Amino acid sequence: ARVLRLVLGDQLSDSLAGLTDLEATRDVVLMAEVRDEATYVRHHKQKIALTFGAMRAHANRLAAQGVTVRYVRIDDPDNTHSIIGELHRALTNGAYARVVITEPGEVRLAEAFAAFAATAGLPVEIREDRRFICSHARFRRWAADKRELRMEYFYREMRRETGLLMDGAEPAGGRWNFDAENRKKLTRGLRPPTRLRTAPSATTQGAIADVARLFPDHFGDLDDFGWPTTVEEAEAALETFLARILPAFGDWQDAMAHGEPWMWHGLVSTAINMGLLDPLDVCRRAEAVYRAGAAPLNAVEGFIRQILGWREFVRGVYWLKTPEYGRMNFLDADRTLPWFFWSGETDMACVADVVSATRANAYAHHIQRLMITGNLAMMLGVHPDAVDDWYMTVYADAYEWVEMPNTRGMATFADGGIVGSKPYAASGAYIQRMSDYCGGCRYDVKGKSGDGACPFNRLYWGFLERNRPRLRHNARLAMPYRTLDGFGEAKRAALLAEAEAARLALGAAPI
Ligand code: FAD
Ligand code: DLZ
Ligand code: SF4
Repeated sequence: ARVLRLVLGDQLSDSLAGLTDLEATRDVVLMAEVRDEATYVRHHKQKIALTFGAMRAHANRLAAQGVTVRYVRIDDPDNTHSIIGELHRALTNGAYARVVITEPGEVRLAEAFAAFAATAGLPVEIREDRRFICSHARFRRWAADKRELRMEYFYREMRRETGLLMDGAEPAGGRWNFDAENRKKLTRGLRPPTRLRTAPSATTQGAIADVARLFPDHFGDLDDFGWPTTVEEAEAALETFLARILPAFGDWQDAMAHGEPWMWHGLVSTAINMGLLDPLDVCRRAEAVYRAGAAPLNAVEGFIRQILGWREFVRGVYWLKTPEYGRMNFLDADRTLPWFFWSGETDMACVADVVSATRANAYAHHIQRLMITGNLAMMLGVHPDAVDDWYMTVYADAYEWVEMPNTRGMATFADGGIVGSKPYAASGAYIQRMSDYCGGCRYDVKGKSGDGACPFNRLYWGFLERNRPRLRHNARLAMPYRTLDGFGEAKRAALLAEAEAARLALGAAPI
């Protein structure tokens, strides 16, 4: 009997669990461009264009294989503009014996699908998404007996289980982690290689035009759109990265430079998250580059750890801790998000560069997200909901399962230490060490107080002092708190006042 099979905008894999038993001549695949998904957060224009362009290309690909696709366009006059609405509409327009759904990447839709299954009036099967290296059951088993969840230990188990970068029972090179070698500052005069981005196909150009017309007031520019939208485009971009860029990925992984949005990063998160690339396959191919002697171990291990370790770990944490995770606010952060996060209009050269690149590309690399915007939002005390909303809005690779543990966990410590063991708070000295931003900044990176001093410096000690009751007993913060204690009461009060003045001056107002 005929089966209706839903494919979401980030489920564009040939091997999708919901399609494994597809009977092309009998079943119908439903794909729908809907306003609800484009606006539940008001995504960057490039994120919507990427999704629609890739969905259209995938529908064409399926159709070419003889599959019947019910494809609902964003400008279809009968569009109900929600996924559930489109499921109901498809069911009224055809006779189906059952519905097959692959589990979605976030709680919001998982709950909607559960409610749909309970009331649809026909069998609805929701299958686990198997495009991850670690299943839900495997992660739960790993987490069950742990007092704390630490990525590093999870990662080692994943290395053993997959055999990635293993020489028998031992890690390649005798160590699990080569991060200590991955913290070089960009040497003066050295520039990252030019990146060839993907030119939009005719299909993608159509999607870009639709987004320009229908979502004109969303954040972001469309002019420099360069994301792969098909498996072939994603493969080509990956091949170029593996051959030309990966060898230096490790050395400059944490470096930042003005006007250099890509550095030596992979630019693969959008394609992996949408299903155009398979994460395990990407790791295996990176390993092959190392085994062939074409890239050093520190680069390849660092790259594989991000995918096999961090990506799988945050996904596990999200589903383990959700929905409470999305309500956590360990530091009682209660301020508004300053307007310059959107406009980029700030004299902080580092922040201005990240925001303008984010607007142009729907991308910033990891250390910019973590140590510039994330660190600043945390030290300002911006409410986690506002921070989540910003990260979900501005990045083309943003999906709640990966965005939220990174934002609420790694970057702002709103989860109180589930993802990371301490807040990544840092003053201007860190940014100066890892970038060339400070030379071109109106603020003095050495200044400690007053309007001309680097805001990261003005915020740093006050952040620790304000959060003393919540952070004082964190073993990894023992050193800075000892320093703070040594300052004496009067100086600590002055540091608090300095940080408060900086918070208000930057526009982080009480909610
Ligand atoms: P590379 O540096 O080349 O890394 C290779 C791959 O490793 C990435 O494509 C990604 O799949 C994976 N990866 C690396 N770091 C992480 C991480 N911390 N968590 C999960 N996967 C990782 N990544 C997203 O995919 N979506 C998000 O919404 C997202 N939000 C983030 C928010 C904050 C505050 C922070 C600090 C990080 C966030 N990340 C997110 C993780 C990381 O910044 C991006 O995956 C990365 O910048 C994507 O660019 P790339 O492909 O060039 O990555
Ligand atoms: C991100 C996105 C956007 C912008 N639009 C659609 C859409 O119109 N139709 C669709 O099926 N999926 C879309 N997506 C992806 C979903 O939001 C994503 O599947 C969920 O957030 C779960 O990860
Ligand atoms: Fe950023 Fe401070 Fe450096 Fe300016 S001085 S670029 S605000 S870290």
